[in-house]
Amino acid sequence: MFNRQLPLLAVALSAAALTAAQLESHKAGSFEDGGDTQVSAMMMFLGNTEKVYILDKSEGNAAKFGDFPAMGAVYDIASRKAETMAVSTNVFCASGMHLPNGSFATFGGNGAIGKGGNVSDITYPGQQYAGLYDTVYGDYDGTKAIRILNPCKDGDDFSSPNCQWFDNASLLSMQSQRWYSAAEPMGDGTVVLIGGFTNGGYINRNYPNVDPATEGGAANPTYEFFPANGRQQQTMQFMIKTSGLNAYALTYLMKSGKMLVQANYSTILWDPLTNEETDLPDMPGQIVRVYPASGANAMLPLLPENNYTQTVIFCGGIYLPDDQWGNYSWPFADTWAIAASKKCHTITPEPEDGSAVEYVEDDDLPVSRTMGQFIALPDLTMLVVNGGANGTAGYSTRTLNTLELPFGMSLASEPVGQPAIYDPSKPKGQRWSTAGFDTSSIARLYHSSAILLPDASVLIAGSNPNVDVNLTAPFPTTYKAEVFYPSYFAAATRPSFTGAPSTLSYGGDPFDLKVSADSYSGSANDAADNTTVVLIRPGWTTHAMNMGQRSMKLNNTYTVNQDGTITLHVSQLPPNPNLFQPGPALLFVTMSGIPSNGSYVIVGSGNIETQPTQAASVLPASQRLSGVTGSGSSSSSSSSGKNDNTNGATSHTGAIVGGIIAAIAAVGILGAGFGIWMARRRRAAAQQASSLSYPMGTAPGGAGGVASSARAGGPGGLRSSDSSAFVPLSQANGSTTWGANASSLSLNSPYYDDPRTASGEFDPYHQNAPRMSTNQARGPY
Ligand SMILES: [Cu+2]
Repeated sequence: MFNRQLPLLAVALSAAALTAAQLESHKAGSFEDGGDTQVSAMMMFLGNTEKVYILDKSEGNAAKFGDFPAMGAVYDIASRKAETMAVSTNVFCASGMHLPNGSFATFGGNGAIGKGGNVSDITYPGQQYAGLYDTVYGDYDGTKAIRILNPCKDGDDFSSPNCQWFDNASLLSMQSQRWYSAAEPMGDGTVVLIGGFTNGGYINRNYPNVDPATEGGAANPTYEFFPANGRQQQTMQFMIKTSGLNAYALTYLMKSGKMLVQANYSTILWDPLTNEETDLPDMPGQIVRVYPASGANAMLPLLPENNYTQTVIFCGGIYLPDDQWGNYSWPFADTWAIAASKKCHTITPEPEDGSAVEYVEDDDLPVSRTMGQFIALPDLTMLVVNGGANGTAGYSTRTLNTLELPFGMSLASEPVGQPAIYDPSKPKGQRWSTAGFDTSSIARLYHSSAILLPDASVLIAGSNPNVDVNLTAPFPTTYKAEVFYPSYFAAATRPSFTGAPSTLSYGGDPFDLKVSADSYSGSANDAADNTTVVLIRPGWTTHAMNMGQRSMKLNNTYTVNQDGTITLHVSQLPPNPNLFQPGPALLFVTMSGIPSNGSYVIVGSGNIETQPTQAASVLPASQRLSGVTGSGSSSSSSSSGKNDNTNGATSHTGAIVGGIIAAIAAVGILGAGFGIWMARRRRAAAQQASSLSYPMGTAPGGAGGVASSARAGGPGGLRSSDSSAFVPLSQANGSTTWGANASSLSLNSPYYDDPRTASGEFDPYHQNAPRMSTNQARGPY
């Protein structure tokens, strides 16, 4: 027993050392060099407390995996170094989401493309614009792909298939092609995938818009489920109503199980189980927030004090008259010269008091912003980073009237390098601040991304408004990451705690966390009164969105102990999984606005299933104790934290002690979590009636059917990847027998998920579910 624990302790100590080192003197409000991401970070997600996974479109990245430009990388948070990973299908502008067990899935993408964004050199038989595989870039058609990854850590074998992407559309794919689809989980962990292009373009319509449902086959007005469990995709009327500006629709699951869906300037509440739509008010001023207007949007922190009322905020984006939005090819306006919106609006789709639903104008952004994105912070504020003051997302070779664009292919200009913080707890008129925030010199425009890290800093990366790698464009393909340090990094002491659970439930018995005495200074009673427990899901980031991002304050009471420690009695989540869907999250203790490191936790059962719920947690009364004080360094920031930034202050050694404790606690917890996860996998495997094993392969997914178009000015330069190229298309070919023509490729394209289990569903958690690339050359791992 003792011997078995030694290795874990060793790991814990080394991890602690790294964490402590990183906590040294980060200047609040500053950006630090985050290293090189190897692939441009169009998409990112936090896999666990050590690794961020990064995905890019197929393009000419210098970094390779095997013989081909890499599309994927795993980024080590502590060392700020990334290593390439195998991804075989073109993950260009996919959607993505966590799964309840902590895995992540990405959905769809583009067809195979080659150099310059042109259609791949191998296309589907008889379909010259439907990219199947490119022999130079090595990417397969990703339009129907479902890719799944189990995040791994340093103690794991990264060369194992279990640490690699599962990316094999012959085994698992969507029912139809989706590029720029929405992805939103339901309360049971099922992911709903909505809409998208079949091939792409600037916006999802021809003009004039005579076929708003399908645009001749270029638009996908349907939704489907993953896992499908036999359910076939259905048409969603809202996708037709919002035709054109409906890609990457903005989706938020509400407590009733319905979803807020916002696209174009329309809004509905939608029941994904019955496909019923209820109209909600239009966006005021017809400001567009969905791609490519790309306004920042997020659900505000869920708070017990207002019974977890779900309010969604939209900021920025842009208004253009309908005819200026253009079509698949390009905008009909010179967007880079048009100011984005400064406006913010909130909506509470299911008000507690049953009052009428309406958009409410909130404080203006400090500056106009397209492609800003909200990051939920553990002090319950919302940070906005990235984007530009003018224009839109997307890229193009030209617009209707301008043949030579001033900023390369970028349709946005004037990068906004200064973050801004929104504090929903402040009175109207005082909610936005940029005080103390540095301005980054790196443009973060189209195809940039940002995500919260476990130490409560923010990783910012990407930007690439270019059809292929372009290092000399005014806004070049960007590989350099930055880490932004919010105001609370001015604190001399950051809280640390032990006792974090590896799982949380919906209702049920509360749990205790013990906050160390060196987490705070001054009166323990006061510190305890100003302590909150905050759960954050950082989400899956792309295109100025963090899909699935949520933050929730958990109820707590406390007991002040004689030794200065504070025991927090913390509620489980409220007994409604629709408020915070099952899956991975970070648990923070925030004292007077200063957060601890986040501890990794799985919310819910870990399975895609109706989540068990119990009665809401009942907390014991708080126990105060006079005369007890904390032993932490006195804070260099004001006790109210949050926006009261102390410009230029740095954290001190007090944080290091806290960091070590937190890291040891976190490693112990993660070790336990991993054990549980492995046990689950073994149990799941044991439950398989037939332990199937599947052939490894890298077959492409989708039936083709696509289009692309002649590049402006000439028929020669066909490309499927950029917005300046579109021709209405041939219909999808649903054949499942492609194999004959490309002997080196294991080709087939199932139209539906193959049944994999006794219940008829492919089971990505099955221990024999194949992962990527055991038959390919390996990267440094
Ligand atoms: Cu994109």
